[in-house]
Amino acid sequence: MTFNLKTSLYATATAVALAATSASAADNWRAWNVHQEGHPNYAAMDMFAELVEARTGGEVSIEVFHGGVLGSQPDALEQVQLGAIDAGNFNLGPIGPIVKEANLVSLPFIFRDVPHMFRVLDGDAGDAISGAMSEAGLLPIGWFDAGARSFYNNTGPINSPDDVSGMKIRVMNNDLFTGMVNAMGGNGTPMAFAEVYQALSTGVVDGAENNLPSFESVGHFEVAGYYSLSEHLIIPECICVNTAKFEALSDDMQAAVRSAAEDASTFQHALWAQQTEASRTAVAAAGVKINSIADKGPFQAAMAPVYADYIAANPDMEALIVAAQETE
Ligand code: GTR
Repeated sequence: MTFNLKTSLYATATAVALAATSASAADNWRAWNVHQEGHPNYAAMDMFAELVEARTGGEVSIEVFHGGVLGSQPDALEQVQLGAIDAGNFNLGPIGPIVKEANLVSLPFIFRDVPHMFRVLDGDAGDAISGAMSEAGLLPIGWFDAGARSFYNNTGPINSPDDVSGMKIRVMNNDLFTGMVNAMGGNGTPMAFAEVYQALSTGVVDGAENNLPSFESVGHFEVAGYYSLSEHLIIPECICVNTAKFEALSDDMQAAVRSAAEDASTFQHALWAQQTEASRTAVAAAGVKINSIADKGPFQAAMAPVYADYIAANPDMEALIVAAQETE
């Protein structure tokens, strides 16, 4: 009897201790997102957080800080590498300066379309990029669609590289993008996303470039009346997690977090397709002239020095570039 009582007391104490351990071991992650409500990635990141909480039984919970309130994208990437922010929805463009392999997807015109980009990500190039990102502390666990980026400005349609010549164009933080605009005779100007609206409206820059949902959601269409479909960059985005944080989880918890990221990504792809059409209609209705470019050949030809410089600096990437271009 005494023995049984002791045993049961011991069992109770152990259960309390275990509960305490698992409560204190619960991981509360902070996630960065630059977008505002209404943008597909806002809803997809909220879904990711909900699924993670549900599928890990609350062992991992995520608070998503939207609208870039935790800082600019380059700063937030550094914070994730350091573990001060745990996760986020990042564009691979600003990851290029940190992880040179990631720049493969930021080469202008490397992909024919979004499905081609995803097929390349599924192959050796994708493995090289994911592996290098993971080593840099930015583990990608889901891929978002970010469509194609095109130029916009106020002075008239852009139909050839000559139309970009002389223009100051805001680009994301990456020398490849500065080089891309400079190769057309323009002046590529890196700037935080949050500053672009004012820079366009005050004439600090003549133009910028982005996909249709972002062009609409942050109001750039109000201060740039021409959107020319150059579609020069098709860059994926990730749900990225601090590698050490992720690897500290048990196998079951890792599987739960990965499955949440995969399902949130599938949801994002569907929302993206809808929102791209909705944004096209909305900006056209607001008076933006959407300009189709009959011949993109001269833009592509102008990118030869951008490729040459990248390959000279990263000779080991050449085979993957060729493989990406040759991917059906
Ligand atoms: C958006 C992208 C953001 C950010 C932004 C920019 O399309 O989703 O992550 O990179 O473009 O131009 O800075």
